[in-house]
Amino acid sequence: MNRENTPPSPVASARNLDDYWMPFTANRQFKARPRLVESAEGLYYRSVDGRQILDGCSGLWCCNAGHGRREISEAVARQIRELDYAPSFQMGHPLPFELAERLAAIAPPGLNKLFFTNSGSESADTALKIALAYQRAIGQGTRTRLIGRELGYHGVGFGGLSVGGMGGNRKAFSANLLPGVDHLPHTLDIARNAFSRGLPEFGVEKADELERLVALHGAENIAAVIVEPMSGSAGVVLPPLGYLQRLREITRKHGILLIFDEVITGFGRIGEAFAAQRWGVTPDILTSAKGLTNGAVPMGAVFVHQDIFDAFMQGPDGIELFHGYTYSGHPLACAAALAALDIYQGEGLFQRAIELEDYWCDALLGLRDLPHVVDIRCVGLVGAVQLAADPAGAGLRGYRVFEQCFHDGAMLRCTGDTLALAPPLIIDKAEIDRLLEIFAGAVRKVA
Ligand code: PXG
Repeated sequence: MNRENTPPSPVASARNLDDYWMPFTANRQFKARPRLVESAEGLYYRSVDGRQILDGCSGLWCCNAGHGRREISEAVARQIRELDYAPSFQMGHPLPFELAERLAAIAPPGLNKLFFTNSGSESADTALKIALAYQRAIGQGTRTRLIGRELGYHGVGFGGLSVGGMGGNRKAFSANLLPGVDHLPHTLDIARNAFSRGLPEFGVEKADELERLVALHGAENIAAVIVEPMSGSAGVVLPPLGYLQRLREITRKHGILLIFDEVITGFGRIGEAFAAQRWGVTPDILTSAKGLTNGAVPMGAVFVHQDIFDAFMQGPDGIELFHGYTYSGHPLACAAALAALDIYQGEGLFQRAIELEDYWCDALLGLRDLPHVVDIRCVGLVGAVQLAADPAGAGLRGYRVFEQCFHDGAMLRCTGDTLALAPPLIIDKAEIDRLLEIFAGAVRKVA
């Protein structure tokens, strides 16, 4: 790395950073050059050295209504005084029932049964288990195979990791992943689709690969297909026009469940409450987390079609699904989610990404002449700028830009040499300009 261009460490370390094993982090690099924030309000984090940092990724794709929302913190504070915790196994409290009803009302058609978890990873594993148990419940017990997709991310549990398709996440665990899993090809095709505005034109035929997997494994052995409508973690990989519709047709034809992982796309990121609605394709099961509580309290929700739920209610009158978490439907999480929903709906935030999409895409695509840019992808209020890898190594250039941006006052995500942007939905045009100005400046400085 060119030392001259390396930003100085934003925090003179007065504290012990040794004992915390940080997740998905280069611990030694981070601790040598830490980036710490200590408060947040609206669109801005404040770093421990007192700088304002524009949040270009809604935290980790979760603070869709921006930071420091009093409605949420006050609801949580009230709730912890009222009822801190109550079991959800064989008893309950009112809040998850209320939240389920509110979520069913904004869900894609028919997805009106809610199972609560504490994270996106748990939502993915829950969805896969429900799919397997459902197939047994309807007398299709040979349907045990699960199909994911290359570059997919469904969290870090063994289930989600197994159907996931990011090689780096899998390789240390490869022999111990679930058996009976296969993967569709990913849809990233820069040669044909670079600099697309919205959904790319080419690649619908990649959905037909599912027919090949059906021919290979037998439809009677396949339980479910799980995909993100748009892959976030892999660097914003969009579905080609017609692709999701084609997946829906093929899964329906063969009695295979379709699961959409909307942990990132849910709660307004693409416009509408869910990508399923924006893109007009209804899955059988939909997973969510992150924006559900605006990131304020960990929580996930799995939306299940009425027909699937009904199948479980046919058997003996006992526990229908042997699955759940101590904190499923936790009172604080429910209170946060209800308050977040009030904000999303009260401020029209599920429409916001559609209103800003043209401006956002124009602004992003306007960056194509920056050095080393090989692709720009944009839809809703999500975008990615992919840079050519530095000959010295894949990911180095992306990481330098990420670091420089943080130094210059903007936080975004890097995955390899792709920089992803997903600002809070409360952003306005002037702040979009500011975010992209900082980004462009950083690319010019270090890329
Ligand atoms: N599914 C999807 C589609 C996700 O994006 C998960 C499941 C797992 O969620 P939990 O709550 O278990 O982390 C995710 C998480 C990134 C990034 O850099 C993305 C995620 C998490 C952390 C970083 O893009 N997505």
